[in-house]
Amino acid sequence: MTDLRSTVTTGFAARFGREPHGLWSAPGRVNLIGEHTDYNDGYVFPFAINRRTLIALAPREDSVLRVASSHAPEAVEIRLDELTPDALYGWSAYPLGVAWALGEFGAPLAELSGADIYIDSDVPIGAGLSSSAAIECAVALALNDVWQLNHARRTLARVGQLAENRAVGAPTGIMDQSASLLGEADSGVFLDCRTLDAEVIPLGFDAAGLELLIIDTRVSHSHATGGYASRRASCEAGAAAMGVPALRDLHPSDLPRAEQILDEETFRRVRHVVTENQRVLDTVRTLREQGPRAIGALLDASHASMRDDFEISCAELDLAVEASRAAGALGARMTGGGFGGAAIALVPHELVTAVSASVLAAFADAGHRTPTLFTVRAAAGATREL
Ligand code: GAF
Repeated sequence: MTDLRSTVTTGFAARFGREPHGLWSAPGRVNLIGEHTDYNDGYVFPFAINRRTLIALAPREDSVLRVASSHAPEAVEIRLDELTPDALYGWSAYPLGVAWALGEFGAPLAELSGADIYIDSDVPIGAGLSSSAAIECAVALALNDVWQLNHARRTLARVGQLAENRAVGAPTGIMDQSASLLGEADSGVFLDCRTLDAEVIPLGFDAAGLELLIIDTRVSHSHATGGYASRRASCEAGAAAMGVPALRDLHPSDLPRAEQILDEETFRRVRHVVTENQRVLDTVRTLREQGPRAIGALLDASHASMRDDFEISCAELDLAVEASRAAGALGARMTGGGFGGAAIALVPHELVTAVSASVLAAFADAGHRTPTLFTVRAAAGATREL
């Protein structure tokens, strides 16, 4: 963190020729369980991770917003009164989209002063660990402070989601921004995506001698195109055919009726969401009653459901899960939106090296690109750093 604080400060000074007035940060996230349930008004159980995006910011006298990053040092600039989703493109749509979205939530953009913003991050991009939500939440928190908007964190999560939906064009739910803003060290965020009630629940991985291993397959994915939107559309069609506002309103006991009413593919999509919601509730209960060593089977079942019913896995993710399980992981699943990105494996501390070696060997045998493996810890949510 100290390193990122200094690189973001240096990067800001090099780009804008002055010192920043403050630093803010927001973490990426891992979803422990509850996939594609958020936009179905269901339950999720993600946690914020110890990989963060930092932003350095200084207000300006005029109404111009300028953003630059360590990946794209040329600044992109726009006047606040020109912000519309259509005017935004590329990576800058994430930070500038947040400024636009704050306007949609009542910020008087035409009357506010602009800012220079520089972004640096150690959240891996494209790994399914929500590098995009980390940018959105850091920018939302910073502008909320400097523009004195006094929004609650739940509202800032909706601001980030709106930016992603409209400025970036990805029809995503509320999970990632909620995890990034509400996370706490060593804890998961159990979120009801209908009410946005959130409960922070200790994970107890350390005390149980467990590590959470990330296996980044390096298979790239995008939620602004294709599969994510089509899964969401299937869920909405399934809910409408079943006569409920959202799939959250179906219980596992409704599945026999769903099988009679729905076509075969829509039924499997619905079955994933309905059983996944139940698995989130079961995971939270199991964690509380028996501790984290007992949740492995639920992680495995979640992966099988995504592979077979929701069909969002891929050969590399399946192999990551199978190889880590065979080498001693207590449970494993793909995490995030799917079609690439990362798998997670819950691994006893003393087996991390062996599991990692087995996964690497299995990928080499299969002729897949070498995955990137590292462990993460549950960390604090977005904050002002300086
Ligand atoms: C992506 C989305 F951004 C989330 O809202 C969620 O739907 C997730 O995929 C799947 O659970 O991360």
